[in-house]
Parts: sequence; structure tokens; C-alpha cells
Amino acid sequence: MKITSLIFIYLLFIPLIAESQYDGRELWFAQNKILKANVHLKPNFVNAIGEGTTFDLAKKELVSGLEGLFDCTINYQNEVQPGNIVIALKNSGFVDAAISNTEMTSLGEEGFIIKYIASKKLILLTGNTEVSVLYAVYHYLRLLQTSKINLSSLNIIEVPSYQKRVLNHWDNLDGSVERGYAGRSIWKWDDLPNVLSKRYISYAKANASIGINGTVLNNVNASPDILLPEYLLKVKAIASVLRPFGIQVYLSVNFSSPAILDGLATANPKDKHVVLWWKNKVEEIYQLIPDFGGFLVKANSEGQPGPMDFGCTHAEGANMLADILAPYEGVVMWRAFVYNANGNDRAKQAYEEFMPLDNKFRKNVLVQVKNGPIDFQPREPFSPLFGAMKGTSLMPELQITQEYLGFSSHLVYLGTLYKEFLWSDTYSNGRGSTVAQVSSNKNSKRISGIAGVANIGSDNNWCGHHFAQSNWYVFGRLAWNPSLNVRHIAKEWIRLTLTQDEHAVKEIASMMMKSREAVVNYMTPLGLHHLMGWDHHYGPEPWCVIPNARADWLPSYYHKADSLGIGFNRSSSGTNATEQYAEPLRELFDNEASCPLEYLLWFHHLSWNYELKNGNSLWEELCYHYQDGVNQVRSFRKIWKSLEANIATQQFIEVNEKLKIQEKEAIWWRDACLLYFQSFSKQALPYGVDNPIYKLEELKKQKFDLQHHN
Ligand code: BDP
Repeated sequence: MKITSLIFIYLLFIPLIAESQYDGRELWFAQNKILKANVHLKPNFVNAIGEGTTFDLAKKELVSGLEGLFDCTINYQNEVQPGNIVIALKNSGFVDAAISNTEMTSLGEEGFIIKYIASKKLILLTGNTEVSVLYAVYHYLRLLQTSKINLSSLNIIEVPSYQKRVLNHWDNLDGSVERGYAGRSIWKWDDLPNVLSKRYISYAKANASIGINGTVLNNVNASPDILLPEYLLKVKAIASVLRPFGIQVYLSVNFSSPAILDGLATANPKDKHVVLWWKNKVEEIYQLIPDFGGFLVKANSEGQPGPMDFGCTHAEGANMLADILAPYEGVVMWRAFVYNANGNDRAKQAYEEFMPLDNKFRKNVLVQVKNGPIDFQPREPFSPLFGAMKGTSLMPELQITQEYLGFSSHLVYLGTLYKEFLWSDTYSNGRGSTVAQVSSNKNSKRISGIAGVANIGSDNNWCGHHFAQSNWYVFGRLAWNPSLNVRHIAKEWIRLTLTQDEHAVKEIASMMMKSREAVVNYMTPLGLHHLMGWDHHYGPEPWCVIPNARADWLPSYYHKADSLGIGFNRSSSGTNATEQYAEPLRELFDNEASCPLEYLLWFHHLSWNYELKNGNSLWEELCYHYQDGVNQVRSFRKIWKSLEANIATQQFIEVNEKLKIQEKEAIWWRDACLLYFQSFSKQALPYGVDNPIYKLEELKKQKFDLQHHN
């Protein structure tokens, strides 16, 4: 049986489980309930004008989606009649008559239209390609469940902002997941290519429903084995399941693969044998997977091999691969996560290494840059490369997995973090040159992309914490359109996943919207960063000293607390990292009086008694933030408890248990950081801050059990 037939059968018979048994496996398809305001929108029939595997999938998804929502049978009809929903591809006479050519052209390859055609009294879902129609179907089904549709004014035109909307799996071939907190990898390498897990289909559907169109299957710390013929057959099998959903497969590659796999004397990108090796490998891949997306490369970073080992630049390494991939329309996503132990400020290094290479990368290279200059901290200013590298496609890399944000134990909605980053004004081209604007380059001919490091694993609920699913969801929605309102996205997710009760939706959304700030408060407020234990990145270890460890892996490198004060002086009197930002940001950050409070200790080392605009001393302000974080988590617990009646039992209990852990650990963070910093500030905790329940010496002795948290 063909894979596509398997997909259809599977989609039609997804078992509907009783509400009380929801365990999160159904993701945002769990509620499957129409919004009351939309019940009158039940169509008479569905017309489908077009053909192709993905178009057929769109058809079936529409009909089964409508049947589930309206709890009835919906039939196809050949004749287009009032009261129907029509899905149609361009160039069908029907679309030509209803939508102008210009409008259709403006949609590009993935955009779509959902429109009420008043003259015919029907709803049309259309786009230029099969996958655009599939996106329209998912969008319409989502609308029916999440917002009141006003039929007469229904005229939605959606065009994605980024072309490549990609998940990065840090999954290893042995089934483990680097920085994964939701069980083992979903890719069952040992069973592939013969056995195709049903999860692959659910995964594909979930991604397509939020507009994700690419996935990198393996860890950036890449095993060369992924390019062995037997692994490529496994990759081909996964690609064939994802293809109908419009999802391209990419691979992370190890730059030394030619030497490691086939014993070449070198992996020098200028060596003709090396180039030939890659040419042959790429040809082999495209013979198996004609729509293969390309390579993701972590080179000369944290010990990984790269072109600099041979005296070549990042651009020379990336371009060698890009030239080979270009005839197949493949791309190279080349990571800019670089820093070496000897630099004077880790936050400056990616800029220093990559800025001189601006304009030197081929058109099909995207330089993939983490949102902040250090490493996925609870809060960082945006990386100064955004806006600065004007002649290069920069691909923002966000982390969906919560490496530094409490793994899958803490409830943290990352929509607000993503939005803060995407909406940061780089001022690179005057006011309004936001990160989203400069990286999506909607109006330029360059390729654009955005990547999210996945938080997906084989746990029943996919992401470890039920609420962590919302981060996968919001990543996809913002990758499609970074100007969406993240509270609105949170509400969508809640209605699709947890409950449709209006009061509950509002309360949960407000908790989600505060959750990231809470974690910043109890972990790393006021611009502090990297206070986590060096080997696990989970709990607080601001005191951590490891003999012979790299200084820039230890917290004291970042907080620099001493008897005089705290913070990293990155201003012009310090490492001058502020210089990497465009004016007026440079000056704003450089001057401690104008530096935003949330980045104060990122850019400045200030005395414990430094007086802030609100009249508090720095020490007091720090203490209040840690206490606020704890209080916020306490309030989340109250909110969640009050909503028990609205949430399925298992989901309620599991989240409740995790919130208990989060409260305990917020206190742990507060006590650890305040007691440790107090040993320098020598000041009492101000009124309003709870007495610590732990002792510093006890906390220092505590051995963190990483195993327990995986
Ligand atoms: C750090 C992670 C490490 C990754 C690295 C990367 O701790 O596991 O390999 O980033 O992004 O955040 O390459």
C-alpha cells in the first residue's frame, strides 16, 4: 500500500478518546469543538476542484475536520451550489472568475485565500499550490474553533513571512535527544525504513497545521553516519511521510564527513577530492529524496570541525556546499554559534567572526543566528548581527526546548520571548527595522527562514509538559506571521487543546502571558544570565567553580559579583559590546542611566547601592524581582486550581503536579541566588522578601540529578 493511502486511512480513524482520558497525545486537535458562535456555519456540501496527493489530503482533512466539528456527515458534490465550501486550485475556471489574477499572484507559492463569495453564497478556499490549499483548510478549521467568523466579511489573505519555517531536532542516532526533556527521539532509526511509526503522520499534520514546512532530523552536533547509505534510506522513508504535508527534510552534517566516512586525507573545502565527495553525496541524496531541503552545519563551534581547521573561512566552507546544492534548489543553513575560550567577551564573538563575511555568502546560504548573543537565556538582548549583516540572509534560531528555562518541569509560554525578540528594533535602517522585518526580507529576492529547536520527544504528550506544546504551536504561528498577537495565539492554543470555557481561556492566557517574566524573575532578573549549573543548565549554581573548566562556561564569568557590585560591564568602559548595536541603541545600552532595567546587568557592573529610577537600590530591586518570581508562580498555582472543573482530569493533575515542582524550584532559585549574592552585598533582605527556607551551604552541597529530569 502506498504511504499516502496509509496516511488517509490513519487520519480518518484517529481514535477519539474520552475527554477524561486526554493525556496530551492529540496536541491541538484534542478539543475538536466548534465555537458556539460558529455553529450556524455548517456547510451543505464540499466541492473540490483540483487534484494531486496533497490536494487530496486537503480535501480529506477538510471533510473529516468539518464532520468532527459539526458532528454529522459531510458529502462531496460535483455541482457548485450555495451553502457549500469550495476548495480549488488556481487555474480552475471557478477561481479565475472569483479572484483577480493580481490577488492570486500576490499569494506566492504558499499563501492562500479564504473568502465568502457573496454572489454565489459559498466559501472559497484557494491558493496557487496544493500545499497552500492544505494550509487554507487548517486555517479555516482553526477559525471555526477559535474565533467568531463573520460570513459576509470573510476575506482572509495569508502569505507567510518566512519561506523556510523549520524545526531543528537535536536528536541523535542512538535515540537520545540533546537538551530534550520529553523522552527519547521520535525517529525510530532502528525500525526504519521498514516500520513507519504512526507518530510521523501526527507529527506531519501538527506541523502543517501551523505552517511549518521543514524539519532537520538530527542533532547539530552531527554524527557523520547520517550520510551513510543505510541512513539515507531511513531518511527517505521519513521524507515520504512528511512530503504530502508540504514538509521538506534537511540534515545536519558533520564537516569532516568525507574524511571520517570515506578516509579522505582532508575535509578542506578547497580540496577537489573533498568537493567531489560532497557532489556525489548530494547527488545520491537527491536521487532518493528529490525535494530534499539541504544541510544545517555547526562548524568550528564547541569543538566541531569546520573550514577554519584548514585556514578557510565560514563563507568558503558554506559556499562549497551551497554551490553543490544550488542546482537542486537546496540550501545551506550555516550556524553562527561560535565563541572561543580566549575571547574577552563571549557575547561579542559571533559578530566579530561573521561581520567581515557579510556579502560573501552565496544566495542559497542562510546564516542561522541564535536570538541572543550568548545562548538561549531566559532573557537576552537580540544578537547584534541582526540588522548589521545587510548583505546576508540571516535565519533566526529560537529554542523551543527549555534548556535554560526549567526543562519540561516549568510552565513557560515562550510566545512573549519570541515576540520580544522578533519585534526588537535593530534601527539598522532607521526606526522600525525590527528583527522580524530585517530577517524575513519580504521584499527582497533573498531566501528567508526561521528555525526553532524542537521540544518534541516520544512522551505521550510529546513535549513533557502539557504547556510546552504551546511553544511548538506559537513558534509555527509566528514563523508564518511574526506580527500575530501572542496572547491571541495563546488563546487559540487553549481553545484547541484545553478548554473552550471563556473564563478559563482568559485566566489561562493571562497566566501564560506572565509565565516567561516569572521565570526571568526567579532565575536571572535585571539582565543577569547563565547562573545555571554548568553541566545541566537546570538549577541555580551561581557559585559554581570547576577546576580546569572553560571560564565562559561558568556562572561567575557572567555575573561577576564581588564586594563592590554585580553585572558584566559591556559598555564602552568595559568590553564595549554596546558598540555592536546601531544608534540610538548603542548609546541607550551604553549609559547605565538609560539602559533598560531588563538589560542593566547584561551591560553594566554596578554597585550594590546603585540607585535606580524608582528609588530602590540595586540590591533591593534584585531581591524584589526574585520574590516576585516566586509570588507569580504561587498565583499560577491558584489560577490552575480554580479551573479544575474545566480541564480534563489527567491534564489537570499533571500540570498541577508540575506547578508544585515549579513553586518549590522558584524558591530554590530565589534562595540560592539571594543568599549567594548576599555574601558579597552584605546587606539584609528588604521588607517584603520572604526569609530563605534553605541555607547556602546546604544548597551548594546538593547534587543535581540530571537523570531524574530527562
Ligand atoms: C547550547 C547547548 C548545546 C548545543 C549548543 C548549540 O547547551 O547542547 O549543542 O548550544 O546550539 O545551548 O550548538
